[in-house]
Amino acid sequence: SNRANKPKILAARDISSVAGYMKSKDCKNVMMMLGAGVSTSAGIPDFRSPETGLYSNLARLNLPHPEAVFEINFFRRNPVPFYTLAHELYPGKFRPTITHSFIRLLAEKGLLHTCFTQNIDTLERRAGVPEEKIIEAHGSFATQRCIDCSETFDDNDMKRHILQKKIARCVSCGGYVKPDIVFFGEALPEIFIRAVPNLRKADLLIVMGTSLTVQPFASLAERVDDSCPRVLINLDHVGSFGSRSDDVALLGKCDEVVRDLCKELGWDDELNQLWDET
Ligand code: CNA
Repeated sequence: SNRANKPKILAARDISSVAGYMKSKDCKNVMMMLGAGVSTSAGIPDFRSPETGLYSNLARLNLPHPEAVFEINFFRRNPVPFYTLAHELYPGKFRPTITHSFIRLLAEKGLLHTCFTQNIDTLERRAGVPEEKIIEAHGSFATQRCIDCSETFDDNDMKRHILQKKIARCVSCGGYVKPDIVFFGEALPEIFIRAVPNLRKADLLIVMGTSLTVQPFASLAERVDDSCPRVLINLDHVGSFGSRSDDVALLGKCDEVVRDLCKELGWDDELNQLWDET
């Protein structure tokens, strides 16, 4: 089995070996891949967790199927469900988690190369992760435009609309305005496409809180060198983790696993201090 493969870079497939490697001179460039699971403890539901996930709670929005809330053709006919969701998820209401502070700490230690995130909650920035290290692969609520003529729309005006659950309309043509969040079938931002080749420079990949079901994002995990250790921190097993000799799965809640990892690293006081300041 995979368990029988002896790791080539790590001493063993466990948390203390990961910490040992992170403290060694061989580990310089850490890449992160994040999903909704890193923000659930902030009070933002993920998509696919049974019972608590957004997909199991979208029934009241009268959708033909849950994913429709992020489909452009459905939005064109009925933008209300998306605006309802946007109202619930709107950045500003939530405090970053200890996991977000861990990412900032990695940056302060000079280890973070790039943090690829699928999240649209902007909690990475709010935790103080340097902006140039964050790739918001699925966009964010920072900007918005008309779905018909692509005219941009004022930031403050948009905020007012979402907070009041009103549909924003284009000043020039009257079309619906949509935040620059990537919907199903839409291209990913140019900044994401340009950052993907950097994965080859990874000395360590940490994947946290994602079901690895949304493409092309999920495929990033296959882009690091075969020899690059990959660590999965998630409630359950996902993707192809375990197929490579230096894959490590640390299953559990990411805040708890991150605390344990920081204890092993001797970083626990710094982690708590960063989080207290956030
Ligand atoms: P998902 O498909 O809902 O998967 C979440 C994963 O996280 C699952 O495997 C869970 O088991 C796991 N998980 C949940 N809670 C925890 C926890 N506390 N600790 C560890 N693991 C946990 O979400 P993905 O991000 O994989 O799906 C991609 C979508 C979700 C992206 O397009 C996002 O834009 C979208 N999304 C974002 C947010 C946000 O911005 N916070 C919220 C909901 C959905």
